[in-house]
Amino acid sequence: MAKTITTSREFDRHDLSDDQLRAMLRNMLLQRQLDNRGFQLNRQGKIPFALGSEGHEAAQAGAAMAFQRGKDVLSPYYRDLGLVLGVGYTPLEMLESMFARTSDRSLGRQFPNHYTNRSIGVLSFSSIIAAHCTHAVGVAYAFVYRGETGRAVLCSTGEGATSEGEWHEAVNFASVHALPIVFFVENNEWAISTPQSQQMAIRNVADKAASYGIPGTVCNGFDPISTYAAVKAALDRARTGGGPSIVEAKVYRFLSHSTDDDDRTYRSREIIEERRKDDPVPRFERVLADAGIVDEATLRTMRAEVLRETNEATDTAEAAPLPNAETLYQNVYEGPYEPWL
Ligand SMILES: Cc1ncc(C[n+]2csc(CCOP(=O)(O)OP(=O)(O)O)c2C)c(N)n1
Repeated sequence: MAKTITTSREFDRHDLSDDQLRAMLRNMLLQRQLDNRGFQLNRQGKIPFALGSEGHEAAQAGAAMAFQRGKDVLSPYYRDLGLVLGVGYTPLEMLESMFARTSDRSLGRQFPNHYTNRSIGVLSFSSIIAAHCTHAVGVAYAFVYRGETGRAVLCSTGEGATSEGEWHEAVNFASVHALPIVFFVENNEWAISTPQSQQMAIRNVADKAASYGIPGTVCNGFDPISTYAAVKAALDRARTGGGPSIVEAKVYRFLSHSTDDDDRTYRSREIIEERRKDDPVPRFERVLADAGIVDEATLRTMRAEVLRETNEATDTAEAAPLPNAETLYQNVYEGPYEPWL
């Protein structure tokens, strides 16, 4: 059975400094602000599509804090705004992608929320659920093949993705070859309109680890510190030759799957309101305030800065030029083959 990491009622900071704790909170606030901006811009008719990650903030801020910049590689999925922000992706990059401008890393070609940035170790991915998991395993295999120790891959998905054959192939291959990779599963209980109960007959995705002879851990994804502790232990193990593992963060998706989804057709408003009582953002604000790590003035400044940063990124991205129609095939069917810019 999967090991469970819970957070005691009193504040346990693990080895995190005050600055790191504040950075996690800032990441969570920024993620929520940007999330909302995406939905606003879509409803204003300015961008075609946005995805919401509300409810995933704590899990992603915690996991990102365990990532070693310059060494590890992140293989994220589309709901990982906070995870990519936490490893160095910028709000401007996010907005440029949403607006599909020429300044975007994929030159406005990629679907929004399909993050990529080679310089910070964020692997590009497609919309095919779990397809990136085998790519992530390939990176982990390359680390071993080249004898590069002290590096690991963090590969994330939702729980629905763990029903895909490609996820199982990836975990199996990683297990057989004892690869340095952590499969991070953000279990928000829904895969668009399909509940977890229709995906699997078990409660914990992490229990799937037993079939591959690797460890599986469950953590409270509404608590960034609990998630940090679980992901850090798994990444440390991977970086030191201990092989792969699965970490499952229990979260909840507060918004619809995307701006194209109307979740009123499959779940009630009352359930969401009930789950919002555990909202990880105000929860972590309270934890840090009670511990004296932030005060009301710091929180006000943080929220104002995050809003300013989001507004500036929105204005800059919106003002950037759209790609010319003549460049439609550039880097798609013609030009130099540069798969991971
Ligand atoms: C192979 C494949 N099947 C179906 C889809 C359509 N699809 C896009 S997102 C999604 C839900 C995935 O759910 P989950 O893995 O739990 O992640 P979540 O979106 O809940 O974070 C589905 C079915 C797809 N993109 N690729």
